[in-house]
Amino acid sequence: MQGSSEIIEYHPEKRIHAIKIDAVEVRLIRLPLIEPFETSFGKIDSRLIFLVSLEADGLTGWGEVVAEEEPLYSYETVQTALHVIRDFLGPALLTQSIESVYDLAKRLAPFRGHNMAKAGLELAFMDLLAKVEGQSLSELIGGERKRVDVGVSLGIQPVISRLLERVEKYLKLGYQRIKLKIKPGWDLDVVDEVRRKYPQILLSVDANAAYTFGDVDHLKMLDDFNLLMIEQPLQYDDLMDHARLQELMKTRLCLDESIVNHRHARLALELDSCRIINVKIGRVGGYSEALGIHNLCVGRNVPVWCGGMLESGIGRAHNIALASLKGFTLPGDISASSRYFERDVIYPEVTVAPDGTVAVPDGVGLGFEVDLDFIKHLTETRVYIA
Ligand code: OSB
Ligand code: MG
Repeated sequence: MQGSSEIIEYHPEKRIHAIKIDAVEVRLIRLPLIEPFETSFGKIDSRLIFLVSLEADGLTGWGEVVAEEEPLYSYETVQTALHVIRDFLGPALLTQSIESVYDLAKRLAPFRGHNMAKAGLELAFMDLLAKVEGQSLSELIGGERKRVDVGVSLGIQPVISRLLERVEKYLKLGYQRIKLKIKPGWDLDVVDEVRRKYPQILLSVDANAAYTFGDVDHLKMLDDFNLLMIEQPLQYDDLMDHARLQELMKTRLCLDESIVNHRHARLALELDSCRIINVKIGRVGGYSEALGIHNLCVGRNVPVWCGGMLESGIGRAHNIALASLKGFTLPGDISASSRYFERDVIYPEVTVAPDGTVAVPDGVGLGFEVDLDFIKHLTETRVYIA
């Protein structure tokens, strides 16, 4: 046994290691994007990547907080997450040993909201736990797939011809599903052109909440394009209007922003607000909730897929592990490192095979080496809580 300070009886047939966290470390690093990424709420050309690590008995577990710099996709930002981790969440992990990810979630639950900040800590804890247990992350959570199916999310482009080039490029690389970002003024014509050129591909759209129920007649025209799904057409916190819209459309709606935890997932399915769920570990507050949403959806035969937040390799490694669960039956937004960055923070970098799959690593923990020298070299802000 490596790296744990005590053993406790947790479950009759399973001994788990209680982990005494020695320190929480945060590092902010900026990674330029290979090309700008534009959605209905704005355009970015670099990612301020928020890495968090937990230390226990000489082992280090790595996680990533997916919050962005501006509160557009979510109210959380890099700075709110830094504040909340430094002043509340980090110190709460140092008080007593942690027995499981559910124990950790319980410890953080009194602090409301801030799911992305909480998720970063859960991710780091799970990597640490996997290392203590000598398992891969996928094994630790009961993943069943050795390879996961992946697609690509293509941002809004200055002109349609550039989008068509991107679609062609990623199809050639093997990506199994193309997702187009849409907004009013960049929707029907664009989808029509792509669909006309590629009648057979798995094609979906993501509005990032750019419409309201008042646009129902316009949105209904998307039914003509045999889309795999329409992701988050309406407001970020809505479930009711999505249910009204779903009733009027034949294309399946998928919710992203509106599902912030397992309870909201239940409510959305009860209301028929969506027929597919995009699971992002960050948005829902970590593995504990993500696993719960996955199990709920498996029980109801609702497909789920793993969303992305332009993560570095560390967040992406967690996404790959999550997507190895059996309910993740649709291609995830898990692209190769080279789709985002010149150089990633892990090695080997994530690659997509010509059949549009990514291998689920079987090494211990993340299954990738963290490039600490590169991370240290890029660190703009470091916070150490011990
Ligand atoms: O809505 O899924 C989204 C990126 C940042 C914020 C929100 C979203 C996205 C993506 C990119 O679509 C997915 C990825 O490739 O990581
Ligand atoms: Mg989305």
